[in-house]
Amino acid sequence: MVLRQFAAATALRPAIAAIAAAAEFRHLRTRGGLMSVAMTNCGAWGWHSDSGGYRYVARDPLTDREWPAMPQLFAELARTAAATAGFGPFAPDCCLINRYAVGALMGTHRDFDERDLSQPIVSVSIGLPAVFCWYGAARSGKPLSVPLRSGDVLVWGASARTGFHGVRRVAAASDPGTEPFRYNLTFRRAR
Ligand code: MD3
Ligand code: FE
Repeated sequence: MVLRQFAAATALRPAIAAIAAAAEFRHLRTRGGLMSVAMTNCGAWGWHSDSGGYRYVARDPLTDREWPAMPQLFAELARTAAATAGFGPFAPDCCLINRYAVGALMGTHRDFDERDLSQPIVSVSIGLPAVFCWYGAARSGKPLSVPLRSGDVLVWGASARTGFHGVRRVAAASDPGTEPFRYNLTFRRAR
């Protein structure tokens, strides 16, 4: 479900800055090489990938400290978005924060490392717009393109929970005064 302009994106920015001050954005390594998207996390669990594969970790491997706590504002946003989309109580224990500079993209993949795939995923777009690509059950074919703007929220669950998806290369803003990044908050119940 797409919830257009569900989030007050500007209000989320100070919390992102505070999280990044404690757990800096970094480009993780996957089997395909370094990701163009920079990532950090908050909450009890953080998504991490290195030469050993990808997994959820309770401590930031860069600092060996726990991930910053999930701000109340984040948890509340994820909870109300899931409820609005018709899901039961949603208490995410992981918020992966993706930062896309101009030119960054996320290749086609699926998310299925979480313990309970009946739990939805909530994603919140902030900053530069992007085009989300939805493939569904098969990686091939022509994807559905969904343009996402700052403040848009997506809720994924049921049969869509394990579908293939990606994000096209982020384009530069037409207005040079804006911050040159797109952020995406991805809320999950990892464990
Ligand atoms: C559909 N992030 O972090 S958010 C990811 O915009 C990821 O940064 C993208 O895909 C981004 O894994 C897309 C939307 C999203 C997130 C997880 C999903 C869509 C999903 C899981 C299953 C199906
Ligand atoms: Fe994903």
